Amino acid sequence: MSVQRERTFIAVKPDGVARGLVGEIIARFEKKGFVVVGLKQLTPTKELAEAHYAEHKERPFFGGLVSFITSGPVVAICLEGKGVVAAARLMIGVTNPLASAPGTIRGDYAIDVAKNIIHGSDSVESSTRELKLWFADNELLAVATPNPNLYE
Ligand code: FUP
Repeated sequence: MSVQRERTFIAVKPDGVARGLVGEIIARFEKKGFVVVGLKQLTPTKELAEAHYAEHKERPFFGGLVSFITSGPVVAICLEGKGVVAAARLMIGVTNPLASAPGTIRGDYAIDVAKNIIHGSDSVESSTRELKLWFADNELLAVATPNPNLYE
């Protein structure tokens, strides 16, 4: 697969959806040049939430995290483009919104770690795992044409 076809999983969490930030968040990624190749809104089941956050299952915040993420609609997004996994994490900011630089999504729009409005895969391996959990193959564009104005 060409480097321009790297994919990542992004979720606008229930707080971000309830606050009307979906359009703003998608606009930032689109303006950067990343392509939306999958997009849907759903309220995740407990099973999906627990599988998504499986790496945190022994952590004290796990129960609260699962009940929060299942508390309302989430917008699930698959983005495609060169370096998108790491670049989306830079655009999102760090886990604690108060420590996230202004200009990042969490830095601009959030305060509390448990209400940090957005998720982005932390590695290519995680993105593959998470995209399989959240999307069926036929919900993702098989081929998206990279914009020739973006790449050398
Ligand atoms: P991130 O990759 O930035 O989303 O952060 P983590 O995978 O470390 O954490 C996943 C989610 O768990 C965070 F988005 C919010 C929640 N969390 C807490 O509620 N408390 C903590 O101390 C750490 C994480």
